[in-house]
Amino acid sequence: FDHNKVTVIFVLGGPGAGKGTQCSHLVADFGFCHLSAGDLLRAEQNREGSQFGELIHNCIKEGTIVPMEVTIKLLENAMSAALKESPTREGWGEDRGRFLIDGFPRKMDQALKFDEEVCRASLVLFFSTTEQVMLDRLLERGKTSGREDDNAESIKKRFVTYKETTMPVIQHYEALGKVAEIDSSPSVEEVHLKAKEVVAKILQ
Ligand code: UP5
Ligand code: MG
Repeated sequence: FDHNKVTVIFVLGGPGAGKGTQCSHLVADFGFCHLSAGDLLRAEQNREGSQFGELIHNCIKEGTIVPMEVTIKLLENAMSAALKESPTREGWGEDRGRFLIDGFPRKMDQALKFDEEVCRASLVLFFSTTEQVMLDRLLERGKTSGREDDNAESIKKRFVTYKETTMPVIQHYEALGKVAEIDSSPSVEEVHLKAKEVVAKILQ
């Protein structure tokens, strides 16, 4: 697809920081296409005949990063599909497809490859809060989510990967002046108001 026709915002933050929750609100505000890398991977894991099912299953349970080729391909396919149906999308940006890419890139190699081969993001929304807040949210969600990584053991591993592997990605974009950090400890509504303000500026 034509890279000049898309606006991409990366949405990052630790496990349970509220990325998915805030993305849903921003979709309602601005008509983004919301693509969660984790959701795309879970769908691929469950797709009959997928050659990556086992690999994805193990990575998600261990909180490690699935090899970038798999995730980037899934994202590219989802973006192309969304652009194809764009004329009929409700609230979709005037003449540019708007994408919120949630939970990606979370490793330097993915970031560089996506920037190089797919497109550059205009902004990185970084939702930050404490590990305690994230842990409480994930354990609460784990009671009903059915996610195989919402248990104390997997969460601990996800935190390690986040600190060691994803923080350097955020620092990389910070050095490029692209990061808007938002404290996601307050209520959903409060965080949403801040995020909305930041995104509105970018879309002007
Ligand atoms: N909640 C949210 N905001 C709240 C608030 N302000 N106040 C009170 N409660 C709030 O929120 C989590 C929970 O908290 C929910 O119950 C919510 O109601 C509540 P959510 O919005 O779901 O948080 P989110 O940040 O999206 O948490 P998620 O668990 O999805 O984050 P992860 O980054 O851990 O998960 P993701 O799905 O992105 O990735 C899963 C795994 O996939 C990774 O660990 C990795 O193994 C793999 N992966 C890759 O390999 N490569 C990738 O590129 C991406 C993923
Ligand atoms: Mg999520």
